Amino acid sequence: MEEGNQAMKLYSHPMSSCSRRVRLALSLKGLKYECINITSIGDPELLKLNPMGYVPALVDGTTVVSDSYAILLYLEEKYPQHALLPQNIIKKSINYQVASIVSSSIQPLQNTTLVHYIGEIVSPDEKLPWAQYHIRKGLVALEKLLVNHAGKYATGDEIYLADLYLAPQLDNAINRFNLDMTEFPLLLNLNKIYSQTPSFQQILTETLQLHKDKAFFNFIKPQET
Ligand SMILES: N[C@@H](CCC(=O)N[C@@H](CS)C(=O)NCC(=O)O)C(=O)O
Repeated sequence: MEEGNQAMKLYSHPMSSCSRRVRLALSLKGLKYECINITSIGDPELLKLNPMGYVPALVDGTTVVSDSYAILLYLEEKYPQHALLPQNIIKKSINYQVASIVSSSIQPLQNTTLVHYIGEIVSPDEKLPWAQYHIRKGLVALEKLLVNHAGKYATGDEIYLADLYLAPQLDNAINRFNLDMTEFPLLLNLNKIYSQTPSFQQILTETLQLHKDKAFFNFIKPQET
């Protein structure tokens, strides 16, 4: 067992794609951790760890890291088993690009707080079209980007960083925001492969059941269940 491994704690939420990226990496790397599910915005314990108040946040011994990207890079350096990045520089750059598209051009625009805000300042009817528009735009780019790089997984036959970003984002697109995926055969196939990948299965299945459980939206806005 790795040094400090037993002390690792992940502040997470089962619906959070950012948390799930990190949980998938921990699972791939075979690292044990305690998953602490945050159930309300502004949770004082979480705010102490991450001034943004977002999940995920990782506590590894005396080290605190928040933001999934920083956590993934930290894990990669400290626990190099099952590398999250390929050696090949082209494939590596594709992994960075997928991670960046998902984390800066898709997820923040469909983050529940923002979607609720759109509902308030524009109209509740605009929430779903807003989220679908931005997710679709990102997926159009990802489908094109990966066409010359995908193997069994996003950038070849091994699971890398790109897959950690894609698996929860595709799950959100399909099961949370009901996006029509017929124009994304490559991404649909990846989604199928992820659902059959043992190290991904538990984390993805858990959320699948929660998509239907409205109580989990209490995380975002207690009065809107
Ligand atoms: N860039 C951050 C984004 C974190 C983020 O947006 N987390 C979401 C869940 S995926 C959250 O905590 N949402 C609650 C909120 O919007 O207040 C990361 O990758 O960790």
